[in-house]
Amino acid sequence: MPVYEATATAPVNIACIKYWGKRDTSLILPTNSSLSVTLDQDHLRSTTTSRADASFEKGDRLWLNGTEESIKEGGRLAVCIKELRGWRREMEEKDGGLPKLSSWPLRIASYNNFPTAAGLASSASGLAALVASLSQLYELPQTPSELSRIARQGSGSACRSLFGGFVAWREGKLADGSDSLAEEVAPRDHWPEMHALICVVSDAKKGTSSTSGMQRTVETSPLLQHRLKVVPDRMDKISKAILEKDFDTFAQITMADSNQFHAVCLDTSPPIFYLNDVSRSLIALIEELNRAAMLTTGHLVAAYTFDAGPNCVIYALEPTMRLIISTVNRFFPQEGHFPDPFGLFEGQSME
Ligand code: 2P0
Repeated sequence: MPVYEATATAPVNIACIKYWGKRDTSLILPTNSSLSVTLDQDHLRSTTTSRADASFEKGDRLWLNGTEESIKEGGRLAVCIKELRGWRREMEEKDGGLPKLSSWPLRIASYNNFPTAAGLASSASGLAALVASLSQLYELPQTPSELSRIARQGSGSACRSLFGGFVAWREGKLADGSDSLAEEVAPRDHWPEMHALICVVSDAKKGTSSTSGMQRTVETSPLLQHRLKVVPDRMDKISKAILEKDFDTFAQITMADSNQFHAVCLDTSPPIFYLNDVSRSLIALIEELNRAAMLTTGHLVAAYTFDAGPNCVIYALEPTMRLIISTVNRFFPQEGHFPDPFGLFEGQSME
């Protein structure tokens, strides 16, 4: 008997223009477009294996990092599975020779190789890997953009993790969400000098989930209405900056958008605090490095951005990243393991 099983992986993406707010909470339609960089490191990924088998007991089941999670009827996971199964069923109806995978129960196992729910976008890579693995299992012909419409309904930011490189999630205008999808702005190899440093300030689970936090923002923040007016221009300008490899504009917009996103969180009632004192010290450090760099070279050297948690992602061009890593390490000494991709600290004690 053939085994019908597929494994797919999807990486984390980090937004430069943040998604924060839904205009439709069940279809997951955003109040603004967003733009992210998909990280291509092996240590920030979700890997999902899906198997369909006629002999499985009735009902789909899913394990996350080895623990079974319920697939709530009508919930986000169930919606993604239902849509993809529906596409498979259409194929089976057209071609009677295909095995009837759509009517067989599924067993799905997903692993993250980084802390879940620590503000490191685990839902994005997790849902993207799930959609990619089911689409492989069902041998679906849909394009990544078409699949992104399904991933979006699992978790908004997941739609962006179906692409590598620089990715835009267009908010769309249609009420059914058919034009709210992700598309590539530029592939990874367009700007290989762009590097990201992840500073894990805390890997504890965050206090306010993105889903509930952003809804509270939509309901209570007057500042969000201003933000929605400025994001379209930022989307245009940062896309152009990426295409032209203009790091100064990329960095200015990335930092401004992170700061505005956190201002909108603070403008929410009751307010949402994602940054902590270490996050703010990292902002001050990068601002100071940039100020000095502007005086000496007329260019910026780094851009910080923070998601729904205190962890900092710093974008910089290689070889400037060497300076950033050594500076961060000097001001925030690490205990034990510290990533040293450039061999800057070889022979030095990390303790
Ligand atoms: C982003 N975040 O663009 C923004 C920045 C957090 C801050 O997308 O409710 O987990 O599942 O659609 O995708 C987090 O939101 O929320 C997020 P749901 P999601 O990356």
